[in-house]
Amino acid sequence: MASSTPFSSRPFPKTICMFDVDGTLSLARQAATVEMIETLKKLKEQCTIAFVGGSDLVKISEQISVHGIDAVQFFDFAFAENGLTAYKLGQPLASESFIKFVGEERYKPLVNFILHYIADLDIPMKRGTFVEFRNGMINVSPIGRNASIQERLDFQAYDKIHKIRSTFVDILKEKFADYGLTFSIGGQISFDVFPAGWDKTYSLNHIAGEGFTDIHFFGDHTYKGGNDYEIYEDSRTIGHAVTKPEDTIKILNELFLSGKK
Ligand code: M1P
Repeated sequence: MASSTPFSSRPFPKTICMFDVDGTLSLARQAATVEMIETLKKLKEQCTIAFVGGSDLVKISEQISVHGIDAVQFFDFAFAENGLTAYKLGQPLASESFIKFVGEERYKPLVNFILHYIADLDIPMKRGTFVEFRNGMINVSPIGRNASIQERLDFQAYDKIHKIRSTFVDILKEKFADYGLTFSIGGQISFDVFPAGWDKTYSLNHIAGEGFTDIHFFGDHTYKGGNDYEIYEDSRTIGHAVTKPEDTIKILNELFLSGKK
């Protein structure tokens, strides 16, 4: 059970800080540092805090349920899969699902096409789990989600030159134009596929009735096409672009933890 000071009793009662995970709270697919967790503990004494990651909860937990905290219990709001898996004070909130939206009959041709396309791709390395089926999206990876950290970095560098993911996305956008889907390249080896509008702004629906006037969002993929873009640009949020977790800590210190707002 999550226990914490009520939002309204914190020094910034109408402020919430929302954080992307990869590249913002921790390096991609790696654990957050002690310094980050300590900073978040101090921040939580000042205002409400939330994470809003594109990944599923299992992966996010591997990265930020560390150094003695359980992320779902510790963060006031926990949003995985852009908020399609959501918790408030450790308790689950209702959400929609990708498969309900798309329907089995329309999903089959989509996933079949994706798997055929990947099978025909000539890239230096393939591992396993090319499509990961999640509650709010599917995640598609040409190299496969079982890639090691080094293999991820190698693929990322290869993809920068050969545009494997963006070419794939362009083809899917054209072929499945009538599906109402968004294709978002947010990480190193994959892209997410979800119904239009189910980007990270979806998580804002869960906090809409909470009376927050200052919604700070921190993310590293804030450019057009990045998976933080929509929420970063949204008129309801105050966006902070970072390039690494140290930037996040620096901004938090300046805004909330050094006596300055
Ligand atoms: O959080 C950003 C992305 O992280 C992972 O991407 P990748 O494995 O390509 O680095 C995925 O979990 C993806 O869904 C998520 O958007």
